[in-house]
Amino acid sequence: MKSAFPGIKRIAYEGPASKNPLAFKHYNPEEIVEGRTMREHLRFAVVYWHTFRGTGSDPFGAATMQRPWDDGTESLKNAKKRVRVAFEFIEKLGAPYYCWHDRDISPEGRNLAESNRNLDAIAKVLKEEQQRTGIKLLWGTANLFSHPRYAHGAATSCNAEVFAHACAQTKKALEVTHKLGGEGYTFWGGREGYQTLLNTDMKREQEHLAAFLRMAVEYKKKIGFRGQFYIEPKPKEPTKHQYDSDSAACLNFLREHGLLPHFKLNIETNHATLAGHTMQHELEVAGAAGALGSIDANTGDELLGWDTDQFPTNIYLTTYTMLSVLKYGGFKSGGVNFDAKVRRESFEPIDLFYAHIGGMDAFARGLKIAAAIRKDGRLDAFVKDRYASWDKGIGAKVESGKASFKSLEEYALKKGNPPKNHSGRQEFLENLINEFI
Ligand code: XUL
Ligand code: CO
Repeated sequence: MKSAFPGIKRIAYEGPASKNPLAFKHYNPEEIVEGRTMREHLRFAVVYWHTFRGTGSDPFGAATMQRPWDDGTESLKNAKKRVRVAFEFIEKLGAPYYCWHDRDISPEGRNLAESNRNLDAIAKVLKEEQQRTGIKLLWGTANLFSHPRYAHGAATSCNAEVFAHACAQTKKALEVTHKLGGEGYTFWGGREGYQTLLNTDMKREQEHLAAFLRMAVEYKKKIGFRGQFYIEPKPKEPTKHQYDSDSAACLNFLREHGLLPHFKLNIETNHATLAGHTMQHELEVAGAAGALGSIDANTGDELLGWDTDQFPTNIYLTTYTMLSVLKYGGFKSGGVNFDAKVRRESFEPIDLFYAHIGGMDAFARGLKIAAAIRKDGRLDAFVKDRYASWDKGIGAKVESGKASFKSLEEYALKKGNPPKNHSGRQEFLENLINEFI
């Protein structure tokens, strides 16, 4: 097959002084940061859906993307060709991982059996390409939101027949993920929520969602799939409200249903901001619960209120993200997955390279800056010092469970004067961060 990206060679690290737009200025895969290579820290993944299936169409206009290798049909032949193109791209970019939904990689058939056969046929080609290139599957997932059958949801559908179909589709996607050596599997509840409460039995729907996830955990064990399960929070879009609305809601749901030991979270920036949070907030909520698994790296636009899935280029964003990731011990099974799409106006194939190179460099800078802030130690020392009253005396007593309202009343009465506080020094700390950016 002839090259889909002729004239583009493997993207190399050329350092910050390079003016070559097809080179990394900061992502040097072999460079050691905090004892690990950048490649090991960042574990970059390319998404199949936006990058190889995105057409650039929007509610106001038709497709714009120039993808000369793609004949635009849903044939198996086209799907197979696309796999070769995808691996040429990922290999040239030098990303070690990729991610897919079952229906991005292979066409939906006339019935489930045919869809499954299509998926097997494509999995065979994916496996060949994985072996040829050494590129690995970070996670797989089932698309339980595009087909009209999922209009009322999948695991939370009012229709038990649809629930059964969703379970069957997920079973197959899990098997294929396992066969391809996937390091994880993601559950994003695109339509697991409601448009109106007038027609919704929320309690019942949430119980069905738990039953679905319980069966997935059971089946994972049965087939010996050791990959990590992730829930990806998102508050809305396409539905008005999705049950996995943010990290805290997901953790609460998982705890309530005894599922927490089996899941971690896959946190996406644009989903965090749609929920009214920062990415850092979502990472900290997940991290504090020991459930920070992976990230879908992208960004929204401050002036647009929807999931624009832009490539991340903001160094503050990547710095704060990597500060949290490093704080919680770095990625184990997860990675930095670019769930991001080029703009409709960036329609040439080469734009896919510019977009990913920019995202990878932004994360490499975020990693290096975060590591420098940690090495400097002033930020950590400030936070530690801010809580110093808990390390001894009355604070230590409370933390060790040796205090009661009564003993604290005695203590406060004896002290008499109002407690003395110290400045939070937000501006001082913001200036400190800027020393490193
Ligand atoms: C949608 C989204 C999904 C998930 C996988 O907003 O982020 O693509 O990442 O289903
Ligand atoms: Co995502």
